[in-house]
Amino acid sequence: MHLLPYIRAKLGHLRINSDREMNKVITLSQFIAEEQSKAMGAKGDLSRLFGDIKLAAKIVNRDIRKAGLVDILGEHGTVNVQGEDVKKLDVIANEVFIDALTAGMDCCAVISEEEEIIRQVNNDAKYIVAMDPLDGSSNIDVNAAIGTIFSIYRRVTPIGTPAKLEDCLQKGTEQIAAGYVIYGSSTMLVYTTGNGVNGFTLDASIGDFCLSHPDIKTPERGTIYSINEGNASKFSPGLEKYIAYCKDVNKEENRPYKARYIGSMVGDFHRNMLKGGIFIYPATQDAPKGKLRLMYECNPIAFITEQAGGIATTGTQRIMEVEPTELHQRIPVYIGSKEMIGVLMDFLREN
Ligand code: AHM
Ligand code: MG
Repeated sequence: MHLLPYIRAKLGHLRINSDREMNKVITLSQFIAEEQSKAMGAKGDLSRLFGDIKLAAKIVNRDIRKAGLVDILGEHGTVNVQGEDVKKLDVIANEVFIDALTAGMDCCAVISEEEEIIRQVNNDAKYIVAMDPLDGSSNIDVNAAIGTIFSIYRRVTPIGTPAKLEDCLQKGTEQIAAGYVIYGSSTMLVYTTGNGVNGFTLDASIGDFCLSHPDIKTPERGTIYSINEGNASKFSPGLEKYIAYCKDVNKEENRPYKARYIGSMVGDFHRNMLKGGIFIYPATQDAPKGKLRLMYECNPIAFITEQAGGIATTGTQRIMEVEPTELHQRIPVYIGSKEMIGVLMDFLREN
């Protein structure tokens, strides 16, 4: 991949010595600092917040990589061979992120899948972090890709006071940054601040995330559909017909499409974003609001999708425009390549 022209354009004045060009890496910290230095009025606190998230991601990555070795797999509340309480990795990940955000001082409050209510952190900070510390946790025990998803908002109430619900329940359009870490065959951090999507791979030898996937754009049309088809009997008629369409043979349109579903949103989304595809977690008869959570699963992924050139909708509304009403609100999601979402919408409208 030829990164240098992109890096030169993106990082302007960061001079790259031609003799050393081949060895030059751009770390996540350098990239964010450079991006922020161009932002009007940036004081460096968002860069610091990213530093805290990056540190937590590295710790969680370390814990995941040795999971089978140190007996930290399994259900929260069970006891390991030494008679110690075993914590589930998603509980550990939550603590790691909150500790890093607390030490960093730039986060005033956290909304987390693991926390029932708002977790107050530092009244004097201006950022709210919404996160799913370890998404796809049913995959932990079987070594499939899992992830951390996060979203950053600026508080709306005065600094110096505890964060309130109105700080935490902002629409996705108010996100100032969003990203995810995927713990897969390698560990990557992918993020956006509304200026495109960039991916950084953790280089274990230097212990840092390095720019590996600059300016990610998702293909306008793809050939992958990702949905839990075990729920097919509960799909709406429109969705049922769309899935049948995905399986139809049509050589010109590259159908049948490929069915791919890990059951880990980050893993399924990451693959589809890079290759082109559609990810669906619909409303069903017994779960009319869907399964996935607006604040820390859907909004961040929707922001990244749009920045990569895709579409993220509930089927009736742009995800980022959904008015949040509760911290753990669920919504149906249809996310992916523009053309595929367009065809799906036709099926949903007609049926
Ligand atoms: P989790 O936050 O409890 O891990 O659940 C969210 C996960 C998503 O990562 C994934 O897309 C979905 O649940 C899979 O659900 P299902 O097993 O119903 O297909
Ligand atoms: Mg989750």
